[in-house]
Amino acid sequence: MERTFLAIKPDGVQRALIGEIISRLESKGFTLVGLKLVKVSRELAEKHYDVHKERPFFPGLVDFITSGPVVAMVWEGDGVIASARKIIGATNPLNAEPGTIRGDFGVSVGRNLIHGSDAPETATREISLWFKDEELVNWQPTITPWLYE
Ligand code: IDP
Repeated sequence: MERTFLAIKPDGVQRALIGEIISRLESKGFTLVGLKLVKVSRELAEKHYDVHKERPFFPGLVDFITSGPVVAMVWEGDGVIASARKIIGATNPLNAEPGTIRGDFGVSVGRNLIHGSDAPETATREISLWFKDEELVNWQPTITPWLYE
């Protein structure tokens, strides 16, 4: 089964959207295997967004991600990496389709509520950056036969 790293950013937490966001992924049929509320250090934020370190928005992005609690999660399921990205929607919420998280709740690229890994290699990297092995729970929900043939 594939796994992805998702994080509800400080704006999603402050706007009381934690339940709403988790609910969308749960209802889809994905399984939560890791969950914690994190006060993100600058070191972790800079590592997480390392690929953007030369971009003009990088300092503001690091300030923002470290500004308040973040809900760090690992989700599991067939095709979860690409599917979660669809559920999240386009990076700029103004371009995100209605029905996506960013499309329904966001208006600004710098306040787009949630992060999701964009490929298998980044998912592996981000999961190990944010979670220790023992923080991840291997379990199978009883509804699995109703989700997969
Ligand atoms: P993604 O989160 O949809 O994968 P990326 O291009 O990887 O998008 O950008 C990472 C994050 O950096 C975005 O989610 C957004 O918070 C922030 N970001 C990207 N582009 C801009 C920008 O032009 N201005 C401000 N923040 C940006």
